[in-house]
Amino acid sequence: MSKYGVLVMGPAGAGKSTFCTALITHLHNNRRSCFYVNLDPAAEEFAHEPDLDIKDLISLEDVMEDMGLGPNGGLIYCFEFLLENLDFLTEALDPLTEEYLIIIDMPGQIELYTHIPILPALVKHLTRTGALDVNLCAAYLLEATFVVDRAKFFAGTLSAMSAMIMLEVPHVNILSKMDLVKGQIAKRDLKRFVDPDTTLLDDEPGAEEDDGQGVAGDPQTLMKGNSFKRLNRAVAGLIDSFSMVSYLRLEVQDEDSVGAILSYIDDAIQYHEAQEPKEPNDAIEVDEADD
Ligand SMILES: Nc1nc2c(ncn2[C@@H]2O[C@H](COP(=O)(O)OP(=O)(O)O)[C@@H](O)[C@H]2O)c(=O)[nH]1
Ligand SMILES: [Mg+2]
Repeated sequence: MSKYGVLVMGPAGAGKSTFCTALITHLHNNRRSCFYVNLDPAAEEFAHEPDLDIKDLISLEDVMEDMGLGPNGGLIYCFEFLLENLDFLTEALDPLTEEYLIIIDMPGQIELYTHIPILPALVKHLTRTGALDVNLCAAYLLEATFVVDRAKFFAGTLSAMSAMIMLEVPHVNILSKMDLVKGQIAKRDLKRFVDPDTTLLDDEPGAEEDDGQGVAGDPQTLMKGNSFKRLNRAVAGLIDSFSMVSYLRLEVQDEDSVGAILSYIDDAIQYHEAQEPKEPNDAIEVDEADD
């Protein structure tokens, strides 16, 4: 039986859990079934209670206390433990039918996405090559306020691209928290972020050439220096040469915006192709069974 899911990723505070909440509300409003999996062992409060929570397998607090680890090391330990106990996921997800959208809410530690092969192993287990056969789409969130600092925006875009390359599943990139930049950035300029345009680095407002007067070793000076500019151009050039990243815009308070992003995810995993045509009465029966 095919399964369908979305893995919601991105840096801490990008709005992943808020997006999951909005997605679940939207699915409920449209009489669709979903199964919410929380894989952030540090997440405490939820607008919708998770159907499966990593905290029922392992507690970050216990790990930190027993192993003498900090929050980042503790999180890595939790994921290594999850990989050794994949039955925890398999048993919960295996009975789900193709009607369900499995929503997996990830933690934000950047280490997870960039330099350890934990996520590829998890994704492998979830998708065809593994036991579960989930048609999985990755959704990578970056918050729109990053457009204010172009070097930061390209650094964030590089991490989105590195997740795309590492995971090898259909992928949507999302600029979240669009409400925070509304009215602050012209539509024409925003387009250059949505399809990242490397010339953004050449015409950054307030960017002046290095006058060589700064204090050597001072971070503020370094961030204005020509070497930093060359580094950013190299990062942007790399992103440009792959030509893989473009963003969808998310206004999480606007249900149409959430619905539009869901359509991209549905298309990426071909959700609708697998659904049985339903008689109107069937739909009512399914809903009753859900309640
Ligand atoms: N203004 C605004 N704030 C948001 C939005 N999405 C999330 N937030 C806030 O950003 C913070 C982090 O959000 P959360 O969903 O927990 O991020 P996560 O760490 O990626 O799961 C919270 O205080 C949210 O209320 C948004 O679209 N607009
Ligand atoms: Mg979260």
